[in-house]
Amino acid sequence: MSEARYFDALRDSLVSLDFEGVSRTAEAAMRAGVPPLKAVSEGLAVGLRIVGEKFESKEYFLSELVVAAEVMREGMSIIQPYIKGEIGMSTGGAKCKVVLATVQGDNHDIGKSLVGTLLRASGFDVLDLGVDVPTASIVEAVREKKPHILGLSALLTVTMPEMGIIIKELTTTGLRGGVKVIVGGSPVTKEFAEKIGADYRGADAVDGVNKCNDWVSRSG
Ligand code: B1M
Repeated sequence: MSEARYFDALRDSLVSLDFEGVSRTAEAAMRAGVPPLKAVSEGLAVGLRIVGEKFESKEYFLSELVVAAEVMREGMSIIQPYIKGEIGMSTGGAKCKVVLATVQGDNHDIGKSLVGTLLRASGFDVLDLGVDVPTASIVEAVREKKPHILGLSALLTVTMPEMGIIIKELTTTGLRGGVKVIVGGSPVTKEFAEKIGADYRGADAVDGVNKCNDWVSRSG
């Protein structure tokens, strides 16, 4: 089967909320040597986007959105070990601390967790604070853990502004100068990132991790 057929099969299994189909296809794809990150971005994530569109057009309901996230997890659990192998531990990330969080009011964590997996595979020391993390807890973690990088994720247009509030709070408390801030999530644009004073917006997980590696090698 061609790579494209695997991507289509992963996408379709996800859209039809087929746990079995996703795990069978993910296993077959990994055995066939399909690049794991592409299996996620061109297969599973495309399926999730379609589920989101079906939710928006009211063809799917919240229950389907919840199940889709579980089907995604199932696929990721099979693909993740191969991602670690693909990235390797050879980059300059070692010893660099990153604090990651999905902002207050937002429970989406699939993209953030993927960023965390890639960062760890690159050798970064990652502290993932989880989802729906209050601004005060994020600022406290920056004060206490002194990370080189703070990574923030938001998937809802109503929670995106929280990123700006966090950056303002870091500035007010004198912590902003010591930490690079990278933001991401599907509604977060480059313009928005610039407006709130973030250092970078990760277009996707790979782009985000590349930027973190870039910062580390420059500071090196
Ligand atoms: Co929600 N949801 N959801 N949801 N959900 C969206 C985001 C939505 C766009 C769906 C839609 O209507 N089309 C919509 C938001 C609309 C808007 O804000 N304008 C929406 C809504 C409305 C909601 C609820 C309000 C629904 C309700 O309750 N009525 C509710 C909100 C709950 C809350 O957070 N308070 C809700 C709930 C949920 C579930 C819990 C059921 C589930 C999440 C489960 C989980 O994460 N554990 C869920 C899901 C699965 C989605 C969709 C379908 C998929 C999101 C996803 O995981 N994508 C989503 C549709 C969509 O995004 N188009 C949707 C795959 C993931 C790999 O992509 O996270 O974008 P993403 O990450 C990407 C990049 O953005 C980037 O890298 C990744 C790719 O490599 N990236 C970073 C992300 N973070 C980064 C950080 C970085 C760098 C890059 O550096 C730090």
